[in-house]
Amino acid sequence: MTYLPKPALLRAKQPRNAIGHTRRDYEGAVSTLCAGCGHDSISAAIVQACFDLDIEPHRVAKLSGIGCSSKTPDYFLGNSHGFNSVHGRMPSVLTGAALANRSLLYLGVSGDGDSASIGLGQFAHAMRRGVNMTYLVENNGVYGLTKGQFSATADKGSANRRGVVNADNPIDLVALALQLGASYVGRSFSGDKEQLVPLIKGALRHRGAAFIDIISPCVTFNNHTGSTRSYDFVREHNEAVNRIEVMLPHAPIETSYPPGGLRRVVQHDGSVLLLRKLGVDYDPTDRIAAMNYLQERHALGEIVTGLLYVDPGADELHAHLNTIERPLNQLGEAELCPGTQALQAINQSLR
Ligand SMILES: Cc1ncc(C[n+]2csc(CCOP(=O)(O)OP(=O)(O)O)c2C)c(N)n1
Ligand code: SF4
Repeated sequence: MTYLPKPALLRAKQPRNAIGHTRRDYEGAVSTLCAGCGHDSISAAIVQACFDLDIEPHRVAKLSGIGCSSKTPDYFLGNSHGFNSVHGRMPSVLTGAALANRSLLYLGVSGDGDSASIGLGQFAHAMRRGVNMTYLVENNGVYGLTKGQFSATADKGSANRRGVVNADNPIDLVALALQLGASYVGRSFSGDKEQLVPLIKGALRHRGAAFIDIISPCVTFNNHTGSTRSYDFVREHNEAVNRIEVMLPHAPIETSYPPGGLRRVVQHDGSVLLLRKLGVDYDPTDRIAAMNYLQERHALGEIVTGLLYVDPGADELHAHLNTIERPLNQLGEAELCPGTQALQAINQSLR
């Protein structure tokens, strides 16, 4: 992977967050993606979200698979832990890391090829197990890195840049995440920073499997007429159901929204999601209604975006497995080895 370090800039006058960091402290190497690629906007949104939430970069573990999207963790959070895994295998590597050390904040970055094709099984099990993570799919409808073949999320009837029409039905990762039990589900657009940054912030403060499908146009292979993942198409068909703001616990609630249209959702850590409905009467705490609404609107050719579902009281894999709080590498021999008698008793119980 090409690595271009960013030149050091004078930081004295840059704004700092509550823990004294500038935005630059959340950036990574200079991107080598095509100019205009939606993925770079998503990296910028992640930087902004982590800056706004006063996250210590060394408390984040960012993991990815293979693809242009999966290269992006190199371009943000340069001071965090990172693991660029095998194509489609990010969820299982992340699950293992999270089980070994729950003190970090886990951020999984993937592509539609990575998650909806070779990694579909991995995606499904991370969602149904409630792995405590923020899982972002940078969805451009193609395999960008391998020269623009249709991915499994490409809409039936959409055309590639040579005019070849996709005959296969698409996989909707949002619909799957809802069906499989993800407890925070959103969809957004790389070109809508106002919507995307708060959605990522809400996901990072969520306990449980948080999934965001982010439409992210590939300017090189999928930004033409006939594509349903081009900048123009998404702007014309984007139907946002709500806008959210994320307030940290104990922060004064300052918002420019009229009070009547607001709904407050308090997450397990005390952070507050302030939801403003847009037009439709949409309830993001009703999983079944969300699934129906998305199917209906998709049939009409609309791309529904916003916070689509949240269960603020959800728990996660560690609670299901009753695991120890401390990272495994901090346990001593006495805690790791129960002793011969206990092992014999376990073996006996399995005979
Ligand atoms: C096991 C394996 N199979 C196939 C590939 C080839 N390959 C690399 S990236 C990729 C698809 C990437 O598409 P996507 O996840 O949508 O990311 P994008 O490049 O579009 O951001 C494929 C098929 C691979 N690297 N490893
Ligand atoms: S090929 Fe497409 S997805 Fe890959 S960097 Fe270029 S624009 Fe982005």
